[in-house]
Amino acid sequence: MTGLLGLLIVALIIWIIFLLSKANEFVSDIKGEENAEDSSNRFNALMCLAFLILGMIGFAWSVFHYAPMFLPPPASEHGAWIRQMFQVSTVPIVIVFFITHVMLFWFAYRYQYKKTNRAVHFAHSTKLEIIWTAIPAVVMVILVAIGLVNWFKIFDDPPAESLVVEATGQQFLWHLRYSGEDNVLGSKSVYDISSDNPFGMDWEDQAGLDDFKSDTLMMQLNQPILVKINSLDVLHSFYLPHFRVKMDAVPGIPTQFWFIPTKTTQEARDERDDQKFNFELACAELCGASHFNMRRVVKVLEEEDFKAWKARQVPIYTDLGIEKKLKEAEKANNENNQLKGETVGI
Ligand SMILES: [Cu+2]
Repeated sequence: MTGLLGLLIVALIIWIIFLLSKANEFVSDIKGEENAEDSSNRFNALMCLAFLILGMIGFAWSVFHYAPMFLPPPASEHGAWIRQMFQVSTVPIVIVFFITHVMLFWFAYRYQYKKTNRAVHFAHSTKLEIIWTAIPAVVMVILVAIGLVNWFKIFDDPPAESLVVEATGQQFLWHLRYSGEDNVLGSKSVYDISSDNPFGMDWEDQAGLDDFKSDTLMMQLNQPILVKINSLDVLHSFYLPHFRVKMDAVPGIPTQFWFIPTKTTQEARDERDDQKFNFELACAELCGASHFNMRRVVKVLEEEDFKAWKARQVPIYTDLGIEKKLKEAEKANNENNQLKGETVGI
């Protein structure tokens, strides 16, 4: 609401300035002043200069005002590279912004129309062409090269020792499955999903028997983690802003992202002087009415703490009592077959 009011006020001020300049022109016309056109030009030129100065002040103010809303400090190895790229790109952008905007408005003021002024005309300047082509080209090549080097580092194959975790998006939560002791996720299928088997796991696959689920995304400090991402319904996006991780969760198309957390939750809390702070997992794809609800807490622990936490987790297989259920089903099946046999025997 305040923003809207502010915009209205700015629009009104612009309208008033426009009306004033028009009134000024009419008055000059009525008076029959010869230099009516000149005074109008002078007024517009001054307005351009005022716009430049006020605009630059507004720009400087907004940088400092919105700085606290920038992304939080990175807590992953590649996050630091991304931040560095952002900072490196910002330098030429700000320089070009200043040069072009100052020239745009200063030239409008400095070279305003006057009857006595004579324009200089030149058709071509090879030197100028070379300068304004070469500088942006060199800057672009440097920026693209830095980007490519980082891109290949970030999207390189995950290290073999990576902890394998699966994140499945569903309206409106993330299912997190850990690969257990063998570090291999068991196979699963959407066709097997039921109230008895929420992950749709294939119980014949031995690799899945030690898989466990977690409501919190737990990670170990300095240990690479490979997140296998998928979705059960619509597009979601696996987003860890503090770790600079963002990858779409697309139904039917598995995606993945690996990274190395470099800051424990405790370190991040001490850094912020806030003992309640937690890293977060969010969904960055507007996926429906309760999209906001897809928040999960993320924790980064020291090696021993992480191992202790992992040791306490109960595999889904045990937790759901699958062994018992399978035995019961087998027993029922056998009894059924026996009964059929007896019936046929009669
Ligand atoms: Cu979502």
